[in-house]
Amino acid sequence: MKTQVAIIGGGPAGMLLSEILHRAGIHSVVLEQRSREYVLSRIRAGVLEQGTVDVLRANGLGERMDREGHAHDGMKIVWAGRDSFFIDVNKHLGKRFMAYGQTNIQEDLFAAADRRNAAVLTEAEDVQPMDVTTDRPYVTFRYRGEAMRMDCDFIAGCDGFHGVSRKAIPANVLREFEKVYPFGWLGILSKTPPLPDIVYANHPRGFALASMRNPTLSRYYIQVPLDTKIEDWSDDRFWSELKMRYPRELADAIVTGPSIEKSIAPLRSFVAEPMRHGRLFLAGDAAHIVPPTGAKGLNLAVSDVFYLSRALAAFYGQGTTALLDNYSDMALRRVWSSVRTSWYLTNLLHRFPGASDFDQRAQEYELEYLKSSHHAQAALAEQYAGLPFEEAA
Ligand code: RFL
Ligand code: PHB
Repeated sequence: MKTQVAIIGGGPAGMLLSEILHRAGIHSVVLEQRSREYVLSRIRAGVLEQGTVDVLRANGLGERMDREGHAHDGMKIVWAGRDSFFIDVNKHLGKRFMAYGQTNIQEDLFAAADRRNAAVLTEAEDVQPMDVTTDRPYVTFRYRGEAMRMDCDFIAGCDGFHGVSRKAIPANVLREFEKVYPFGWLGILSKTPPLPDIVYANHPRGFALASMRNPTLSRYYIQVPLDTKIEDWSDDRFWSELKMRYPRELADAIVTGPSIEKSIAPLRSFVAEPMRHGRLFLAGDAAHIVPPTGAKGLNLAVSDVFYLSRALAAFYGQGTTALLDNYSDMALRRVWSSVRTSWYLTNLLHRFPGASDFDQRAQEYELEYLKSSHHAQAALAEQYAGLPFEEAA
């Protein structure tokens, strides 16, 4: 088998890369280890930056998002169960967000791939990038019981945090930066109308988040200790804990109902540098992880793919390698900006086990400062919005 770009991983990063490359006349094959049903059943991100929305629209993926997604101007922060302020990204930057589930984006990407009869090989096993520092890299894998080899010009490692691509970069080349947080998020999805705004809460009992997918589908999270067992959390227990973390009028406005999904996610910050080794390019969670507090993970996957697809289009179209050579540095500037913002918001909004009274007061006064300062809110709005994409200079 032969292709121009072999893409490992059929999550949002891999499928979007394949779609954009196709539109630029570049052939790719996606190798995904899971089944399509499994990939489509993962419930994850929900908040899209303006830049992400623009990339999806520009690549024919905006129609359903614009119909079903919920555009909003920013997010609310509440704390101590009483005070609050709104980070108005639209007011400060003229940019908006879209609440639209990653599950829906993934469906839209598979539908677009089906329309163009794309080569997406699901349930591909033992995928391994080979000879990535030569001009003739290839990927080996097993498909329907048979050993296969895919020759290619480039390999895109879009296989998430636990994938094989990053591991193919030798330890003396790859530098890893990591922070693991001492808590997780317990999240539920429920067929109930959401609150009108996305609301982040800092409360003595722990962080909470109210989010949405559409007018009849809500997503809520609460901070939990790392050893939490999901069986211990009935829907009733979840709703009552969630409501305790919000001020009275918001708690009363939360509409409860049976959960249709419930899961626990650990929180981690991680960056691998560089994002390129020879002809292997990493994109998305394969190269970096952020705690979900800033809603940045999927947005970073999309910006990596935007930069990488532009670089590959310049290579095949004009024969230039400057953008490929620049890819890692350019992508990492945006990555670190969002990694820093997600770390900051995680520190601002969670209760850390073992935090001293000093730490607690410092956190409270930071929230007071944000509430009282137009400049501080503008700065946070700018970070929450995500950096604009860089020109192809
Ligand atoms: P993915 O989605 O992990 O996809 C990687 C794909 O690669 C496949 N794979 C392999 N395929 C072949 N061979 C192998 N050896 C392979 N190993 C793995 C996997 O099966 C999978 O299909 O990575 P990608 O494409 O980079 O996308 C990243 C996003 O999924 C992720 O950053 C976001 O979901 C993070 N995230 C959020 N991001 C946002 O921008 N906004 C949000 O509101 C937001 N909320 C969240 C989140 C992530 C969460 N969890 C559970 C991690 C909320 C949560 C709770
Ligand atoms: C979500 O809707 O799943 C969501 C929203 C905001 C976040 C994280 C997750 O910061």
